[in-house]
Amino acid sequence: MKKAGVLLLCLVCVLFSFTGCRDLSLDVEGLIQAPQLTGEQKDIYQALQAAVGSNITLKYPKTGDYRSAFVFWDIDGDGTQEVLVFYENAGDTEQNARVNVLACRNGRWASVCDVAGFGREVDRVQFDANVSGQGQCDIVIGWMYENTSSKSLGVYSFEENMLKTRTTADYSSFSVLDFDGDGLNELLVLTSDYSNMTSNARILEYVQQEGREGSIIETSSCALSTGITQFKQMLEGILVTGQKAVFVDSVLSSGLMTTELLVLRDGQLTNLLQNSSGTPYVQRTSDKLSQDINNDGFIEIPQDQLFPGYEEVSENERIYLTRWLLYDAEQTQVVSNMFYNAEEHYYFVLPQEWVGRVTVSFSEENHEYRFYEYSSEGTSDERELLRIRTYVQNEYFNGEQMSQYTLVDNYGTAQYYIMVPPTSQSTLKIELEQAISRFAIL
Ligand SMILES: [Ca+2]
Ligand SMILES: [Ca+2]
Ligand SMILES: [Ca+2]
Repeated sequence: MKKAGVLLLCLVCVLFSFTGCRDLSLDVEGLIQAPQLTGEQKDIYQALQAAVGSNITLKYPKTGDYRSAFVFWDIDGDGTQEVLVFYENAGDTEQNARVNVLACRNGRWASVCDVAGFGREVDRVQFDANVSGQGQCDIVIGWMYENTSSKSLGVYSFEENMLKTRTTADYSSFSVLDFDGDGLNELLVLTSDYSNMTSNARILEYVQQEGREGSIIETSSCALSTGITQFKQMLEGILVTGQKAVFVDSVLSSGLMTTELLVLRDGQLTNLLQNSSGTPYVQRTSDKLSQDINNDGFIEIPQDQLFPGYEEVSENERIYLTRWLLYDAEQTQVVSNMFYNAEEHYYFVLPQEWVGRVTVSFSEENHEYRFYEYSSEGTSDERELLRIRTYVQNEYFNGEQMSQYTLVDNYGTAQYYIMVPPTSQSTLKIELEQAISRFAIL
């Protein structure tokens, strides 16, 4: 066993050797069903069994920050943690999974409440959602069924020893954020109707109601592009104007990816990147996700552009330049042009004057990309501008051949070499130092 593993095991042993009630946020997945439980873990599991019986199967959230069947959180804000346990009654294929809340009172763990979920699996748990603003932290639990795309979330608050359901909603993907900046969070919920390929985004928020308790309701919605089959990422950011925005990256039925940009405009949820026909504004082939590619605090959206000369070749032989788009003043502008190699974990920022005038070829034999000033007559040594070669560990290294190359970086077992051909006659030629400064690891 590696040292780190031994240390971790020791740490686990030390933590579990205490008894009584403590704050504990250790992930116990895989440990809780072990026959030799000690201390607090055993107490909690026994308290659960005392409440719901021993014929149970634990359930583990599949996504999000909390992946254990036992999730610790101070859900009533009294300074000590409660634990949420997800489980199903074993052998009962009809019933949904359940969540049990256990609290430690007077040194003993005991079940406080038990609630049925909206699916047989747990997709995700989010605490501190602060949607209702009623002094409760609000918990959002996403429930799902195995092998289906339909998911349902519940927003819960813990009141008088009960998990009270504040609202429920079907979803494909959701995010919790303060979209309108009023101090209370909203839920931004994305749903897809796969039968007719339509998708939409909805805002669910807490609305005060005169004379009675407020409720969480839909206050705004907008359509997303047609043909979305999967949501890959919801990323919160700000526009150049300072306005809050959510970047939604998704996969289309064509296999292409798109990005949509959601903002609130006069209180109305608005999709800034959708053509009037419903077709996506941005489309790209690869699985690059929206991100702040130049670390300026604003998120950019990737879009593909073919390198010159690849127009007539088949899709799997094409090589694309990646343009990173920034949304500003009602339109997108290109902030960076890259040769973005996700597979090999690096990118190279193209000089502006290269765009449209430089193409790249891949040499499979050397695992090398070669950049040339483009000519319809093909590539030639006089017009070559740059080589980027990736070596992986245990690969034969030809020292003689590599004498003109410079090692610029490494990632895992890969080493990256750059060469600027000294004999290049191109007016687009750059110096080695400049080439190195444009290279970066992903
Ligand atoms: Ca508590
Ligand atoms: Ca808000
Ligand atoms: Ca940026």
